[in-house]
Amino acid sequence: MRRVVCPGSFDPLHNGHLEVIARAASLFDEVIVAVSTNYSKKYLFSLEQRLEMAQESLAALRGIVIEPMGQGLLAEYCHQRGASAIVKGLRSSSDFDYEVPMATMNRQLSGVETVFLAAESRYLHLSSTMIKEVSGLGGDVSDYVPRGVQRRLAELRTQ
Ligand code: COD
Repeated sequence: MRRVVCPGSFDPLHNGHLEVIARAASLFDEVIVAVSTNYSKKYLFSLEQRLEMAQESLAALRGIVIEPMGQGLLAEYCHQRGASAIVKGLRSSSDFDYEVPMATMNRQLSGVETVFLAAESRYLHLSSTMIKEVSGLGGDVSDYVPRGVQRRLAELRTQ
């Protein structure tokens, strides 16, 4: 069984994330969508909300497990879960410069490989930060996020 991990903050999950997770699910037997918590980071959505949004948005896909990643090393988490690889989307050369040293460190720490999937061109510009900014300023993000995420973003605007 080929088990891989797609890690992220998913604050919130957007279509670029979904697309990479769906492609990972078509390549491997099981994909663990690991929702991270870093206490030095300020999230818009709680861990519970980020897990719920992932569960709702990925319900139709087979071979997906969604769980909190905790705060420790990703390499250690992958080792504990018996995952042979981390799957990440690559949008740009800045993603590459940021991700490759982490991939090397993760391999040296626990032997876990990192597999990069080229981001789909429609979503190359997408980040959770951009979604939060556009939505917070009243812009329409419906082409970029699942419906449940859109609803939660709209609720935040009316609070
Ligand atoms: N298209 C395709 N893929 C995308 C897009 C897009 N538009 N946007 C994002 N992605 C992919 C990227 O692969 C990204 O890594 C992943 O989705 C998650 O994105 P985010 O923004 O939700 O997650 P981040 O950037 O906050 O990263 C969270 C991690 C958990 C991946 C990171 O904090 C981490 O690796 N933590 C582990 C701590 C650790 O082990 N540190 C030592 C490192 S050596």
